[in-house]
Amino acid sequence: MAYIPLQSREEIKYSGQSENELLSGSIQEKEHRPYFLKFPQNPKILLLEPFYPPEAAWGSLKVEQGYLTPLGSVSIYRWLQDKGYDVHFFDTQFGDFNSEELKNYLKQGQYHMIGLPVFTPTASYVFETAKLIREALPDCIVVYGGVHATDMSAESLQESPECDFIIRREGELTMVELIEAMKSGETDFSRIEGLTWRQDAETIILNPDRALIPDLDVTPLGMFGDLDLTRYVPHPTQYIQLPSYSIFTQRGCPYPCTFCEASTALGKKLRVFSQARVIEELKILKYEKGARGIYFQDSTFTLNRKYVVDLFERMIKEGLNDLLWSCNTRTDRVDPELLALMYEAGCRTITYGIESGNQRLERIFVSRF
Ligand code: B12
Ligand code: SF4
Repeated sequence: MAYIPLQSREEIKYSGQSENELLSGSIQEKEHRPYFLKFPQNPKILLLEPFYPPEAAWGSLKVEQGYLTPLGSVSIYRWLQDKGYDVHFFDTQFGDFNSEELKNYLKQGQYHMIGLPVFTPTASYVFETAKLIREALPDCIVVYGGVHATDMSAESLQESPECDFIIRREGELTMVELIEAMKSGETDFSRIEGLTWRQDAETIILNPDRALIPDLDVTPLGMFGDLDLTRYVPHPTQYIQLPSYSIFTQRGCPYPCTFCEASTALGKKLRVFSQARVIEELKILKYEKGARGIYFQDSTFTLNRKYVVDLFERMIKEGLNDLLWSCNTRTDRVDPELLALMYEAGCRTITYGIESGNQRLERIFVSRF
């Protein structure tokens, strides 16, 4: 277990208590965030996809904005829903909510815990969103997860005093343990693997990592559950025909590319959903959600050739190859025979990683494998 002292006490803000009160010991150390003790037995939980301005993502290259389902926070939503929690999902990436409207939405919802995903480029926007949450719901527990939160958990807690907990790596199991600990009124969270938390006003603790979920098929079937997908229209490079929805077949990547963080949260070992499970998901998207296209959101979809060949053959056999699809992969993970089978299974667009268009930068940043 790593103990990390906070660098600056000024960065810490508390609901209702001044820092002097806290540091003078008028509040017991274990109650350094007193609102923890108000956490109810039937908490109302929200997974909130924060707004990330298109110009921040696209810069001057922006030509057309697309929207993909955020599969990380959706996975947590579905997992909690499947376990019977009162959980909600709200996506602000469409940009049609200003700060006041978001605060009103949060106040109306009276959520007890809100979870947000953090990527490095989105971090400052997430931290601003957390400030709005704290203004709207002073007693709400704020939890971050995702790639940046995993890699920079102590730093994120320091930079974002509104955040109470960080869940590193896969969030499903840790989130449930955290909710249950909060319900029991626990204030020592040291037994929860994968959690980064504040022991007191001066100490951040990184608990040991949690093992990754070995069998992905234990996650709930129907990866979007009751979510309305109609607003998720991908970028034109990611679909052939609409409606087109995302799916993923794997977690983790064994390659050590220096510029990529695909394995930060999901590990270096490739774990896959069974092909039978992917087929069930495709059927749900086609027959229940009305999909005519699919975007395989995996970073390197064809990493395991044997696996995808079996999947493509099943897609053809089940008549799912009328779902025209796009995917991402590496040029060294395809061959003419595989590409022909992919086409037969419905593939129409492949996005290949090109590392860098600049030879000098490539020499500096890109490892060769
Ligand atoms: C598909 C994809 C996209 C899609 C969909 C994004 C999405 N939100 O799902 C699109 C194209 C939109 C996209 C956009 C961006 N992406 Co992207 N994307 C990916 C990719 C290839 C797969 C993501 C995925 O679906 N994973 C599957 C899910 C299940 O895993 P997960 O998201 O990690 O979620 C798990 C845990 O992280 C955690 N978790 C995640 N969220 C939360 C929230 C809470 C509350 C909790 C408790 C836990 C938790 O639990 C989840 C389940 O176990 C990854 C690479 C990879 N293989 O991970 C890059 C990746 C995540 N993207 C990355 C980046 C940088 C971006 C952008 C910021 C790029 C940009 N400048 O615009 C944007 C941000 C978009 C946004 N609005 O937030 C980086 C992040 C690096 C970093 N240091 O943060 C990655 C790792 C790729 C890389 N370059 O290394 N992305
Ligand atoms: S192969 Fe792709 S997903 Fe894997 S580490 Fe390299 S760039 Fe990232």
